Amino acid sequence: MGRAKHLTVGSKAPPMEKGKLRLYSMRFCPYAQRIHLILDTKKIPYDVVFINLSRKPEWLQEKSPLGKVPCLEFDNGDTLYESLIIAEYLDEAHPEHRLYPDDPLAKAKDKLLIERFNEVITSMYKIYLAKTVDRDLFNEVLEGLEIFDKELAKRGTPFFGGNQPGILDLMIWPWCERADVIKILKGEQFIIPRDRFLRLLEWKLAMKDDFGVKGSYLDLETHAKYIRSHQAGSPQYDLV
Ligand SMILES: N[C@@H](CCC(=O)N[C@@H](CS)C(=O)NCC(=O)O)C(=O)O
Repeated sequence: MGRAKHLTVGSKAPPMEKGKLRLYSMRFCPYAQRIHLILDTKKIPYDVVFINLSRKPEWLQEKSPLGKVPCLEFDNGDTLYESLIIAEYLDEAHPEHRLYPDDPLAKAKDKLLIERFNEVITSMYKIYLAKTVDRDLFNEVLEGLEIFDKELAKRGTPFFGGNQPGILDLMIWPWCERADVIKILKGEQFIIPRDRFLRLLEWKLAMKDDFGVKGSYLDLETHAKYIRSHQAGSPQYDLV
């Protein structure tokens, strides 16, 4: 994924390399990680420019009108933003190793589940930001995750995508990688119960081992350090 520093106010946008894609990212942004996962899984060459999101370079807005990462840039100056739009574009433009199902109904169902995962994301953020954790909020996360544990059982395959990670695996992975941070930040009582999430926990082990996932993977302690710095009001983007 690279170890360059996050660019900030007053920096210049590095020149683009002919024929190469560029991803504007932030090392701890789960939405940007979605795109690293796709590019790494498909082995598409790209360079990464990390952005300090507290003190954004002036030129970011031109490339990413909402001022957010991820943003994908082409060597002709075109850009795309919004993780799910970029994901679908990359899968269509680089059809070798397809990530979305070919069958329209299966594709629509994966998209529905990606949409439903937003509920898990919202509850997780509320927990990270809360001073004290409300047990009901933790239960909300568990109920959200249960939908995915049951879906794995229904599909009867190690990954949502079958025998290898597909689009649903990759789009929900960044938050699953971070899920256990809750117990580091808030205490051991917030452990995801093994017996209730057997399939999802096995899936997590298989995902951690996957080539495309390894490129952007960070351990829980590193995630926890970043989240603490964010909570304290000065995010340490250059921790890694
Ligand atoms: N809906 C966007 C969300 C992206 C997003 O929220 N990125 C955050 C970092 S994790 C960001 O760039 N925040 C900067 C800001 O909102 O000013 C996507 O799916 O790409």
